[in-house]
Amino acid sequence: MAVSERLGGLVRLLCLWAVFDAGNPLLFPRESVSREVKELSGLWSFRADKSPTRNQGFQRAWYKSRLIETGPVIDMPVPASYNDITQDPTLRDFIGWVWYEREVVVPARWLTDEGTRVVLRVGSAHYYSIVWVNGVKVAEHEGGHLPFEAEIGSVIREGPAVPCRVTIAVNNTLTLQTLPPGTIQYMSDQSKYPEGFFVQNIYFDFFNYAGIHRPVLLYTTPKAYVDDITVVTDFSDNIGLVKYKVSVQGASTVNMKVTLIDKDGHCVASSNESSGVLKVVDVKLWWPYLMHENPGYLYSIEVRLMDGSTSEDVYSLPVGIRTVSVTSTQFLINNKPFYFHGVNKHEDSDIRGKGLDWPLIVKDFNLLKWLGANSFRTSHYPYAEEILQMCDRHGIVVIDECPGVGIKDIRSFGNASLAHHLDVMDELVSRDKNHPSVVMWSVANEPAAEMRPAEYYFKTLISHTKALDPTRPVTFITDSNFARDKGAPFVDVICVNSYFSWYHDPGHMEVIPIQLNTQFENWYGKYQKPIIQSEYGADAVPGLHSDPPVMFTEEYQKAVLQSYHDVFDQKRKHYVIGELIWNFADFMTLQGITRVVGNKKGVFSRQRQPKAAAFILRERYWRLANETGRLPPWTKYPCSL
Ligand code: BDP
Repeated sequence: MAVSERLGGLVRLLCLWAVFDAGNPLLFPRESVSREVKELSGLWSFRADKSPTRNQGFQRAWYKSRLIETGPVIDMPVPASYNDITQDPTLRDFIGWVWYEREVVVPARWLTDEGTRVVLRVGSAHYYSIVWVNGVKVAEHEGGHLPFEAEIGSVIREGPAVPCRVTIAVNNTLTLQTLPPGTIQYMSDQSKYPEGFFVQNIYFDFFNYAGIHRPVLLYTTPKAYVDDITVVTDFSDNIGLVKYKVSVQGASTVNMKVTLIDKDGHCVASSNESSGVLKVVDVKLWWPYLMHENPGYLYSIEVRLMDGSTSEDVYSLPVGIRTVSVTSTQFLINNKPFYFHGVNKHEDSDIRGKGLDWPLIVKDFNLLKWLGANSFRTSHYPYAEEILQMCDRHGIVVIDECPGVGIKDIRSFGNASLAHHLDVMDELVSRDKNHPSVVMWSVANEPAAEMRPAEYYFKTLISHTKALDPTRPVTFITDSNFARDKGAPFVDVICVNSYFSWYHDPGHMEVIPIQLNTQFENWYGKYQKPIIQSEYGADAVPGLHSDPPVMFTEEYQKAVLQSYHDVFDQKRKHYVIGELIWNFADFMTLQGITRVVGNKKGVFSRQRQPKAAAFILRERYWRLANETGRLPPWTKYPCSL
């Protein structure tokens, strides 16, 4: 390898020094010799505040005593959405504050050892949350889908109640300034509506599930602790480069040992500095699923802090070494063209709603692999970190989307909305920056980008995101209406959704080749940027059949997909770099005249059974994968996984 090439990689990395500094760092809680984790999953006490103003809980200070002492409570599982747990339709459609409470026995050692930090962490709650411990407010957080935490050591040591009481109030109301936005509409005509009647209007197509959706836990660290780690990777020939930066809290000077360890447990590089570049000889790169015989290879970087006393902190972070770049016609991973053949998903299932559920997660990954999908987009919000960790390990490539969905009202383009959107991007990038599977940020889905303030809004949002993370491309998802291209000048990759022969010209599949061709030529012609078909599809009610095909049957869904695929096959020779089906599985929506118990555009049912379209897609995706010619024979379709 030429010396200049090696230096090239190093210089590229050193130029990234100032990145990733925004956002409140929240390392995923991991056990280590210095850190303990106590999960609070299971049954919590629960009450929805059904008072007319939804404010009784605050007026009567429900957080000050046990919830059962201020009124009736029911059992509520955490994590889970609360909407589908009971038989009560008013709870399913509830808008306002709900109250959760759980008592926890904290190990005595955590209380007596002043050198231990105790942190309470909520993986996500929808959407506005306030947290009390033993009646003392410890945290307040705006927005769902992202974690927040509070150090509670001083509170639990102050009056060591046994057990200690955690109360979380969560409000799912959406306003013009929240993400996603929504409006509350009161109907005061009492000849038509009951007294106090109001509805939550939303501008997105999934059920507004609410509650505590991801695990709540307590974890400990020593007083001096690893607060954040940022890793950026590159390689040159067979040398991998891992640029890292560790931030430490709780001590002004510490000794540090940073070690990079391979999958077999061997140390491959180390350093005593809090930042630097680790070099890995004979590097094993992180490759996507179906692009390499050994996808998802992960090293781990272990940071060990010694502050001079006996206590030390140890934190290990998985690291995949890979690069991402974009040309005017290609998406490159490790300098090789990558074609996205994947899906859009939702965090959605029967009973649990958006609650994290391991059986569902593992089933979905098995289905993705069966399908031959190499990627997905986290439509329309950040998914659980546990899911991204699976993607890292299995080599599933991710387009990571923030909850900027349904920005349709001009008042949602104001300064307050933009400021919140920027904060959410800070939190998202800070949470997900170290995942090798995450290759692109998506800042919004189908906003009304034809509106005048949209240009400033998206220019600011996209440039902010690029400044946060110069190592990944940024996109925003547009619908096929070419007038909505105001964000396009600023993005790296154009992502277009279209539903020809469905929302337009319903029943006329013969328009697909013409309209899809026009769509691609327009966007590429004007912007000369690579294009992903980020959504396409048709509803199919499982088991509904008709030949010749008609809308809502499995045959129609199948035929729509095939017509799109013909055009993709022409355009992927030039500038189309991916296709993501809408949707992986059927999912729940608001009730409405276009939805028969939810959106049925899944190629799997909501219970994860394949429709006819799944087999079409499976054949195609394995064929596309085999075209790379890099798969060993045993992984070729058809195969048993
Ligand atoms: C797209 C939206 C997606 C919807 C889909 C549909 O991005 O959220 O679910 O339409 O209508 O435009 O099925």
